[in-house]
Amino acid sequence: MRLTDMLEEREIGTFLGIPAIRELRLIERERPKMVVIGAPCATPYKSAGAYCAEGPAALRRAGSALAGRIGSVNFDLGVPVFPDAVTARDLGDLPQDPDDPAGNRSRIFGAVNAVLDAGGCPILLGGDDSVPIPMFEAFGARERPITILQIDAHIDWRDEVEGERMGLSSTMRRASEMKHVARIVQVGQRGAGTAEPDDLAAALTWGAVMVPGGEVARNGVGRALDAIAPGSDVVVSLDFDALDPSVMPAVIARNAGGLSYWQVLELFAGVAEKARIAGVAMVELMPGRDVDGQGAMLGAQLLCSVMGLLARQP
Ligand SMILES: [Mn+2]
Repeated sequence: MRLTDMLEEREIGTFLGIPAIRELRLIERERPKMVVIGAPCATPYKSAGAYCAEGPAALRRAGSALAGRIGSVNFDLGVPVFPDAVTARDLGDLPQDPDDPAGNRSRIFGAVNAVLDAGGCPILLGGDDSVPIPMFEAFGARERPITILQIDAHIDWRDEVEGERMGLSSTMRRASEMKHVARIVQVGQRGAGTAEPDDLAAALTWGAVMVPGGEVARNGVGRALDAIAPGSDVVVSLDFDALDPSVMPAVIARNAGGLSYWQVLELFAGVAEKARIAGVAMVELMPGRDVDGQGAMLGAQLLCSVMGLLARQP
């Protein structure tokens, strides 16, 4: 069955009440400035499964509480989210199947590719942190190199885990192997995840710039933004576990010492100001770990603000 046919079969509730776009071919015709794409999973580990599959639905549900205020002043931005007409569309969730990782990756690639072909900015909602890999790949067909700004408690430079090379712990290692990825800036590392000393060494040898969570707490996000080249195309890949668990409990592993809401938003705003946000991924929201919907609500507020930044990009 073709992706467009599968999408047509689904009832799509949209983020923030923005118009739905149900077929990939309509993206080329409508040429929206940004398109929300839900990806419940891509390449889950056998041991963990698709544990963030409910993430996109939770973000949309939280966003629906903000839909009535779409014309109000959003004080994160100082202005309403959209300058005049709504320039965003929501494609709904891709029909992902935990038992078909290659198909999942190809559907993400196809959707992102369609948005890029139409000159728009893809906003990919995960799903676990394996979903950005095919998104990064889709940028390879363009002429412009990209910078990846990864905001995450973890560096994700494992070569493989459980024999799987396309999983959530290998996202940045796979990105580093893509010819069009010119620069990698990683912000928010802390605590002990699965990274081994060799993984960090490989990242530093490649030239990835690491700005740990402790440095952000002491000195803010300045060094991370300094590492972004003016005028470059930047794909911002946010793992929600970069945020402190006191504000973002809806993650599989809560590590103390994370970024604040403002520090994450400052990263997005700083990129939009000096460069260009070419793509966004927001992953690893795990509603089953949330506390009273607090994490999903933060995600929805952040996504609103990011959409406001995107709406004002040239
Ligand atoms: Mn992480």
